[in-house]
Amino acid sequence: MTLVMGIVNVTPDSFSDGGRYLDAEAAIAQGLSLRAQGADILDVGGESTRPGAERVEPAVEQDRVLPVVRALAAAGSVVSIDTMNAATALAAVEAGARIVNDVSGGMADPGLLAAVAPTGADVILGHWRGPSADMYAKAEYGDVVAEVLGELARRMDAAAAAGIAPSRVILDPGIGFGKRGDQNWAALRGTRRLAGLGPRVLIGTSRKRFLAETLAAQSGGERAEVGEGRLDVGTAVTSVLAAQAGAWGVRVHDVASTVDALRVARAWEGEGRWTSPTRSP
Ligand code: PMM
Repeated sequence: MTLVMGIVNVTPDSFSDGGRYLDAEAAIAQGLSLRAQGADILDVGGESTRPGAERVEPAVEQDRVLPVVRALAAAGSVVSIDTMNAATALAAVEAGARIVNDVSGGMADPGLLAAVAPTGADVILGHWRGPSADMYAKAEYGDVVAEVLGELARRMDAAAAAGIAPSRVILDPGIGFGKRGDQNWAALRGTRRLAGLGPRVLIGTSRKRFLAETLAAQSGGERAEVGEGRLDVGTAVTSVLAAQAGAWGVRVHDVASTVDALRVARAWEGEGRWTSPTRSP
């Protein structure tokens, strides 16, 4: 069954819920609410990775995320820490995070993989070609899937060399990271092949620009006119398709809509808990 990771952004400038959950109390309440809606994992992040975003000092990042990680882990949630910094990753694991989510796959901070190895935490390795400030500069591909798979396989090798076995690794094609428009759809079409590399696979499409661009292009409107509600529909659909292509998990803002979409898809496949009244005892 595909797991749902709910996003708890503790940043002042995330493109989707900027500023709303700056306060730790509000972020904790948001995390608990996402869990009640069916999130299996809560992904806490204190640094925006939206296109053009500037880096945040690790001390500022830790001030934002550690109280939230500590409280959500103490409340019994499985918490992942969305960070590219080794020091933040370590501090978050000490505060109770069980997964380190590094969208850069260990590239932004060369010490991250070696730092996390002895902790036993699982590690999400994202496909990444450079910082958000200029991430589109490197969005040049011949064969998107082959290049994403090849580059992620090298990050797996780096993790193994640092002492992190493939059983602790989760691979993520990094939708929106160093990929423009259709390159994201190409990467998503490679989900089944990515899962074939061995480790678990996580897919994050939630409210991303390429969804808004696609919906705008197909409905003849502007990207800015595509609101969160429509993006959440696109997110739920892509999350179901990711699940059908073998994804272990999906990372979303609106947990309720994706959880329901996955329930409906499971019923279609005959794995749902719903039973026909005519067949009830
Ligand atoms: N996307 C964002 C941030 N963190 N982590 C993983 N593993 N995969 C993603 O696709 C991903 C991520 C950017 O989105 P946000 O700013 O809305 O959280």
